[in-house]
Amino acid sequence: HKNLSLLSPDQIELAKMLVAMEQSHLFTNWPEPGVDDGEKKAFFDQVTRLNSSYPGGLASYIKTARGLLSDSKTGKNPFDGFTPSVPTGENLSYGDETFMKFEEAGVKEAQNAAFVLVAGGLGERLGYNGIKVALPRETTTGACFLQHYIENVLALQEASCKVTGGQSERDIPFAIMTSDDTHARTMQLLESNKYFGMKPAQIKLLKQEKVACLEDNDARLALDPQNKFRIQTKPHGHGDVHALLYSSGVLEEWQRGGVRWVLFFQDTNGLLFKAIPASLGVSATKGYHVNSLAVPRKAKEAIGGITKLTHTDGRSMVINVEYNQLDPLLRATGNPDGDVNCETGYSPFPGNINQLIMELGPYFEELKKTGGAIKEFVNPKYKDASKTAFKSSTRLECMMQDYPKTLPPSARVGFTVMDAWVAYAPVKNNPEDAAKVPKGNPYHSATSGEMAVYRANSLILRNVAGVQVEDPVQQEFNGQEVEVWPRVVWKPKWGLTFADVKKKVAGSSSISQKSTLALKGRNIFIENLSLDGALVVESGDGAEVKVGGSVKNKGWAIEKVDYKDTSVPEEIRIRGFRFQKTEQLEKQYTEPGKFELKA
Ligand code: UGB
Repeated sequence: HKNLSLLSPDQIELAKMLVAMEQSHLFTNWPEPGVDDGEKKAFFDQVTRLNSSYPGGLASYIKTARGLLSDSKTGKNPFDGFTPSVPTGENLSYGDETFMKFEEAGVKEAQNAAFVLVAGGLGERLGYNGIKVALPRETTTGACFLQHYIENVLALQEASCKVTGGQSERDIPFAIMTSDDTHARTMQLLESNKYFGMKPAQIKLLKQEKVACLEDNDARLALDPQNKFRIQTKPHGHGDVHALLYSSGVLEEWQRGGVRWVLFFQDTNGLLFKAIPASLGVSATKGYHVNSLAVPRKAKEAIGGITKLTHTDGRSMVINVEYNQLDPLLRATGNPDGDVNCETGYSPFPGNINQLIMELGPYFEELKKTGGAIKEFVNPKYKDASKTAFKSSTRLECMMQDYPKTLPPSARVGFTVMDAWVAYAPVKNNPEDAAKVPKGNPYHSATSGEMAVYRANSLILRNVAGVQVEDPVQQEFNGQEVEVWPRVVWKPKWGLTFADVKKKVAGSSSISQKSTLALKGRNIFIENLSLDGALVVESGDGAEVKVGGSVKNKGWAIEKVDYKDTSVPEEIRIRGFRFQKTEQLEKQYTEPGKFELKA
């Protein structure tokens, strides 16, 4: 009471709320007015932020926390009454007729799309010191994930305008969710690279706030161990993206601007955009309000399983069951072996890759009701079996893929399964943990993430009639055995869709395993090329270059690097290899016109 004069009327209301919610321990030991007044004000500034950034405010946070902590203490099963079964969805096979039909539909729809990248996570499993979107997607060109994503959105924007005969391109909005851990570095990466060619106004950064930590089962908020005038905070999870899009007014702006589809994706999946046009085509054709992208999943792989949950009362939903919950859920519901591979060699539950496509209209209507609040969970680490005290403070968390949990049964929720080789190659695990992944399961490491790009591009070229791509060799890097294919990379504007790739390749060409092929331009046509070495072709938008003949040189050999060798930059050593760029044929065509490179 003595310190009340320091506070604004709104802050006095917040103080009353905290007392009513049994949180007076936060300020009972505060000194007399005149001592640490600045810190006291800063404390209430923080409370104001925590209150306004959570749908329903801090009182609601504390109330929900009490319920979830009590359920956790009594061991209440979050899936009580639900039986899991394998759901049915759309299965796409890259490059076949159905796939190409959906791809075409998706490119048309793209002009009504907006993209949302969730990039607030630090990637604790990877342990990389920088932000993950700044990591090279592959080290042949060195283009980072963010550059790759932006160039794909721009290529899609242009392609969509072209196929729909639009006079002027509609800028596809691109939002990035950041956090205190990633915001400044994401901004800096964009600014220092001129937004990778995107208009600055096209990009919106939305910063998520952390949430208050909880110190006991009564949901008493925890004070920061370093500063008794601050509440300790931790990340709330990627589920924040919905509330942020809503509260920032971005969704409303998008709706006014005619956006129909909102596509969510994660920070390090170097293949995803190969699957985007077709999966958007599925959403548009099937009229899905929510469409999640999935891939075949190995049992126990650290990706969630898309599951049909049917309740004893008749309700049912198709939803992600997170990787740590799927096995116990199966065991508890009559499957004593838990999460195991079936005769296909994969778990029968498709793996969620957290690429969600929402139809904006129904999504916005739902958010008007919920404010974007997502069903949360709590995961306290208890000191002992009595579950009365925590080892360290905990907090509520939420996941973006849990959005459909609050939807009515009438909502059209579907999913699309794509081949993993063309849709999913995340960089999540550090080399040490990746090397421990059970044999046959994907590593999800910087090594596998890069090799997957070469594999996918090589396989796509193999799908085009007349291109012979030599078989890969098996090699071990950082304790992980991977297939090493020719290092084939191209700019999104060269080969956005399979149809585009087909148009750029003619005649009969071959690429040997030791080769590198980098295509950095829009109109580069490969015709009767025999490549055994390294070839890098760069062209301006006005240039049209025909590339053929026989290229043979020493090329770019792969040299092993140990991840513990700190003399090598971190972004390289986490891959376990680097290129020895010994000899290459490198050509640039910056001027407009028609050119021929006949090697
Ligand atoms: N992220 C944020 O933006 N903010 C946060 O507070 C936390 C994360 P992780 P996770 O597809 O491979 C998810 O840590 O959460 C961003 C799915 O839940 O990489 O362990 C972060 O920057 C799981 O079902 O993954 O697992 C990153 O872009 C499975 O599908 C994204 O959120 C798995 O991803 C994901 O964060 C997968």
